[in-house]
Amino acid sequence: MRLLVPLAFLLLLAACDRGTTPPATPPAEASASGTATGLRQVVLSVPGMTCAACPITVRKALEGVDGVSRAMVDFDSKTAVVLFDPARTSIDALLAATTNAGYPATVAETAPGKAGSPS
Ligand SMILES: [Cu+2]
Repeated sequence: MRLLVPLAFLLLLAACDRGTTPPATPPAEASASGTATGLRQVVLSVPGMTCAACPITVRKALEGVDGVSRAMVDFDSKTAVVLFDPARTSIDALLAATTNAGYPATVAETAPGKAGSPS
């Protein structure tokens, strides 16, 4: 009964009650070289995630942005860690992407470009 898995997934998405259809476009490119230089990391706060399927939608929205190398969304902490190329996209574009997906986000933390607050 392998049909149960996608069915459960669809039910989770439907439970979101967001009225948004997830984009069916696959990630543009899967260059998993996280060691590439020039990438920046930002932590977004996404308080609107209310169920286990929400992070999937948020991650897909972020990974759909050209220039995003990797997005890791954590439901428990309501955060999204995004690795992106600042030459190809911007934090504003990331925020717009999650907002368009139904999840307004704010910047929780940026990577240390200069001496920030070492907590
Ligand atoms: Cu949800």
